[in-house]
Amino acid sequence: MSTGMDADFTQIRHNLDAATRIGVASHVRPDGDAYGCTIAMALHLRALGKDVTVWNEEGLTDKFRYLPESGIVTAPPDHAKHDFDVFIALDTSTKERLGRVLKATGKIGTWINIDHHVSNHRYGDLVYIDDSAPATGQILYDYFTAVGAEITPAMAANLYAAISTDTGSFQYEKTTPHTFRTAAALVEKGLDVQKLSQAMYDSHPRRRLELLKSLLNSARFFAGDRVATFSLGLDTAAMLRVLPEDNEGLIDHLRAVEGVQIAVFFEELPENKVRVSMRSKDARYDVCKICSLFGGGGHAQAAGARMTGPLADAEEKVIAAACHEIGIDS
Ligand SMILES: [Mn+2]
Repeated sequence: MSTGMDADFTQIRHNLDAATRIGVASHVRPDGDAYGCTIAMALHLRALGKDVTVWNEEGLTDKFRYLPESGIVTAPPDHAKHDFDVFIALDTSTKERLGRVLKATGKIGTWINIDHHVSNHRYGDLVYIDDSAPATGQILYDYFTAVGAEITPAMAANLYAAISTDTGSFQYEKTTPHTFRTAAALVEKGLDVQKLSQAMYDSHPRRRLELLKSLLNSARFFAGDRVATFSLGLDTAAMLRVLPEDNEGLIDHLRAVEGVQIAVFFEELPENKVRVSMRSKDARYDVCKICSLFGGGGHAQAAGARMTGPLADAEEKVIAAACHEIGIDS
């Protein structure tokens, strides 16, 4: 694996200044940080007069239409390749996690990789990884501030959404005084906290509640109730007409149970694949380490993996590894 050069903000800025055609993208199964960063960076680059292409494998999902200027995100073309002077991957730990975006990139002058995942593979030419940052949105706020860029109200809302969603509303381990100062500065740019928070947390489609009912019925507990899991099969997903974006945050219902230290969400995917999401409530238990056993990665307290099925086999292996991490055999 070739690893890029550690870059500072000045080097990144010089590369962006010198570029004309710039691509911006983030990972498959995009979350609030992925979209928020992508849109904020794209708006910044457009303000600089750049020719900006803004991609996500899924285009823009309905759930994130509330983000200001989110309409600039499009799906990459299926059968064409675009050349870029600079391509920026945000919040994306491996190039492969760009999904179909990667297939639509032709000649790239400089790859820039900006991320906060500890498991980042350091791909690209200029690499800026800060795994102490609670969100890539935090890194972009620091970048815009460092280079003296204007943060417009639309950029502020996107960065706030990125940070709020990746910290579980300012609750998780990496939420620091700097995170709150950043949030305060973003609110001062003129965003409506209640309106944005309702769009993020209190505007789910009804089918998401139907999905939650089904998941709660599948909940299981191991290792003296310290490991909790639930599972979504393809048949249930089809019956409830679930969209991939409906899953986000549901694992929090497991994590919210007193005594649970590791929460695991299994999702059966087509072609005999299983998506595993894992959360740790206790810094002593490193779920990134567990997920890396199965080819995945992420953060110490929030990680994931894609495994080969069948679902029951994946469940058995992952539950055993989680119980082992806790120190109790399942
Ligand atoms: Mn993130």
